[in-house]
Amino acid sequence: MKIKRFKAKQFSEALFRVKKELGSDAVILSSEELADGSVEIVAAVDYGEKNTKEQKMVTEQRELNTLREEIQRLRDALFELKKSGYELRLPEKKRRLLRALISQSIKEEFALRLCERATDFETLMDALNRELSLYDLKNSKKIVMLVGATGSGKTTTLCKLAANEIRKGKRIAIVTLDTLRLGATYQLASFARVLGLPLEVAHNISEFKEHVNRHIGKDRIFVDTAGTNPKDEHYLEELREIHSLELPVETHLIVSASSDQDFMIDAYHNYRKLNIDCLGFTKIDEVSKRGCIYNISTVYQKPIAYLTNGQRIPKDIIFPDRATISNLILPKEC
Ligand SMILES: Nc1nc2c(ncn2[C@@H]2O[C@H](COP(=O)(O)OP(=O)(O)O)[C@@H](O)[C@H]2O)c(=O)[nH]1
Ligand SMILES: [Mg+2]
Repeated sequence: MKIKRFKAKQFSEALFRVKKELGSDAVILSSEELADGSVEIVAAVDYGEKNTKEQKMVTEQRELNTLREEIQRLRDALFELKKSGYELRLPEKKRRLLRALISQSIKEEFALRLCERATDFETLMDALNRELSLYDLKNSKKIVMLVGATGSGKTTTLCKLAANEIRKGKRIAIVTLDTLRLGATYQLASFARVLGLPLEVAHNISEFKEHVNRHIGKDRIFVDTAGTNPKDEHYLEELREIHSLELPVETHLIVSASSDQDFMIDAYHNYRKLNIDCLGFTKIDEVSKRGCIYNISTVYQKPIAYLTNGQRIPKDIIFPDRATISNLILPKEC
């Protein structure tokens, strides 16, 4: 048993020292405020029947823990210091560039990195251009599967992509795995009817395989999926099975630019098991800050295939070059 007296200005400080010196097993025997305004805690720790060797190990472990805590505290302090002091150390011109990027919802760490490579708005645009990664749809695989959260715009985008291919004279088929919602196929069915496209409904993987094989001679097969809860493991498992069929499938994750960035990150984490090849950002017409396009593509190192900017089929889709995306993310007036 070890008993020790701890005097400090405040109880919190005294308690901190008790924990540091005697460990979390320490018991407070008494605590009182002294006449001079300071406080005193008497604490004890019982090492029990442990032999000296064990005691030595306990002490070492405690010291190690204290050291770890200290390092963590230092790290936190350093992080805070960096955060608060960084902008101030930037020259005024760069500070303005930084603010412009952050005002468009570009993540602070990315904004700082971009600013380090720029001296004015023009060079900032160059830096942004260089960092953007684009997906070349010309090399798309035969089967293009669109996945993403409910309402993200998968079906609408699929129709736009299909209509675009038809315009180029390609032969198309559509297979939908979205059989969960009443009316889900109705939307696609009317689109397919108008354009005279075959539309197949697959209720399971074996039906999917059958439909795909029937249309394997087509130039492209677009696959629509249900936007059920992305945490629905069973549904994701089924989609993942598609990859094990050894078919030429590529997967596009459809992300609504109007959703919250945490939601986007969540969506990506859930869908990443599906081997995402590229990203399609929808509803960019609904938002004024489009930094998420850069953030999400950069965080996950996935290229951008297209952007959609309205509900009209097939008009409202952009197959952008780097400059177009940069101008959308960072308009001149910002
Ligand atoms: N404003 C806007 N609305 C869109 C866009 N893309 C899709 N939508 C709308 O978003 C809603 C959900 O789209 P839908 O394709 O059914 O999403 P899904 O559940 O992922 O298949 C519909 O009302 C679409 O018209 C877009 O680029 N801009
Ligand atoms: Mg849909």
